[in-house]
Amino acid sequence: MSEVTVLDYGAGNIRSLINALKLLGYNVKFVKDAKDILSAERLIFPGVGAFGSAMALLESSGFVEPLKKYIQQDRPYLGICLGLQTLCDGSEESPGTKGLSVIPATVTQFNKAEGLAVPHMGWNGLKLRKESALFPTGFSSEEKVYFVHSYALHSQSKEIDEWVLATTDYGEEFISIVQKGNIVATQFHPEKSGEMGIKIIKSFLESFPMSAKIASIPYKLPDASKPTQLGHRIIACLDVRNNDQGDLVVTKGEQYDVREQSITENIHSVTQIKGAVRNLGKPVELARRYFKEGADEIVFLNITSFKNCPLHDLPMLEVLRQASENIFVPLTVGGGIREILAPGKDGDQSKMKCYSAVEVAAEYFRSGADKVSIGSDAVYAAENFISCGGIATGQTSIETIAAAYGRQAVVISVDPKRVCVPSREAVQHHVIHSSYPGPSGEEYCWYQCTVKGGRELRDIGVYEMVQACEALGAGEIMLNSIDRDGTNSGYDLELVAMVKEAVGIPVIASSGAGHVNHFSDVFQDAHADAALAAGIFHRNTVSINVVKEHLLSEGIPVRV
Ligand code: 1PR
Repeated sequence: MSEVTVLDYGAGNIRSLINALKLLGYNVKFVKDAKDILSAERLIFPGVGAFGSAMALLESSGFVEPLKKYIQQDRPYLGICLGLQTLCDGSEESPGTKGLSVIPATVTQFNKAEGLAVPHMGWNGLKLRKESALFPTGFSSEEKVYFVHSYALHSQSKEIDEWVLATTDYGEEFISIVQKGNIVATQFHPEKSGEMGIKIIKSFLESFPMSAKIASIPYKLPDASKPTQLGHRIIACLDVRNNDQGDLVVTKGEQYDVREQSITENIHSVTQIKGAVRNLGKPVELARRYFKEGADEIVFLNITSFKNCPLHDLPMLEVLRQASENIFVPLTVGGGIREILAPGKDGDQSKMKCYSAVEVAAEYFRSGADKVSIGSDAVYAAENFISCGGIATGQTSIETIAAAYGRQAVVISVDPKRVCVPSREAVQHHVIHSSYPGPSGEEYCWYQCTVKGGRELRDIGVYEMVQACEALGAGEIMLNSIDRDGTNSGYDLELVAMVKEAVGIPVIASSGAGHVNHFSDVFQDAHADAALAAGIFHRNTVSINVVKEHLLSEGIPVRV
């Protein structure tokens, strides 16, 4: 079995990469010391997190000089994301930190001027600028790969241009692949880019070090003047919990109530009887189906807390491990991302241990999650941030996880309830004028945050909460609606538009999708960056492919 060496410095999910390499028939060797770098036949460096912390970890492990030497010798190197950026002299992300200085350039931040959501998150195209063994048959304008980053390498000089293999457009043009000889690095994540990503990794493994013959296959390069487009993401969401028999099932609620209901009536009364937890299938099976149908991302939400369960045995960890074996799109996990008390590794219930939010998140990242979503804990963090006059403590789950894994790994799951009011002055919170009057004809409304799966209302509005979370370091907002959840009546467009106006990070609209038009509406009218749905897919009302065909027919770019 051929071998490939992976430089893992423990800053994120590399399980998908390892699974991809295994799928391609390679044995993975991890770098333990500098010798492993110098003796590698092919080296992959999947960087995640922040530029400064990545370089600090490389320095403290004594990897900087061996890496430079390996690269100078033109031996096969594949850098991914930060594995591209660290090749440069430095980055605006971490001023003063020196990179590997292989490429004479500084990585710069995206220009947020044009109202672009940053991080640049999702599926975008590539414009190949030259032929490469990495793309033996080229790259068509319909194909897309998965990006997630706030900083990028831009063309700055002739010396950099020699490195450019492909560029991508997001407001401005940036360099998405560099290659010189056997040194290759991608700003996107091939291990998260579905079948196309697997093909790219395969080409690197099979064609590098390059022979002259492979390196010079001619094909037609795309029209570089036509900008690539970021696709609007379609995300499938699986709410997971134990049913009454103790099996882990995907369930789906209506306004967050996940139990079957029946109503009995007699002349004296109407009685509502709560039945079993709705069972819509097995988490891993459903997730695989959605990957095959073209889901751009998959979210797993742990909607019951598994009390007294040792951290390492949380049922969702095994779901992630299995899902990441053959699902090569980003996976998000939510529910219970906070400081927890749980039995230690031996499971002894009498010895409870306190695990920080970062430790909990780390367990999920190691098991295959790319992002974690924080619900209740984000509301508490926002409340504290606002009550302290906008001063961050550095201690919240949002801050600690973003510092360790990068802001792109922190999603905020918001569970709002719409509250109708007669005027803008009626409450202290951000109020909007609504086209849907309340029960007493109220023309205004605000959106109230809730915690504990919608069971407890808090005195904070969604507008203020998402702004506080962005300031604390969140990378994305997953915007549910308790009123619309499971109703098939369409997304709450006023809510989505309000949150898009409040923040500059991407916003995922969630709750209420029941028809293909609801997806086009939320992109065209409320400018969501992604649309998440559950029931419509679980019940096979419409498949993800059909949603995407509809969006394309409306001129909305998506990955097909
Ligand atoms: O507070 O950090 O432990 O996180 C709890 C997480 O669990 C939150 O993300 C919260 O939204 C979620 N959650 C808790 N209880 C429920 C429930 O349903 N009883 N699910 C729940 C929330 C909403 C979406 C759903 C969309 C789309 N479910 O996940 O998938 O509304 O549904 P639709 O397309 O069928 O309308 P913490």
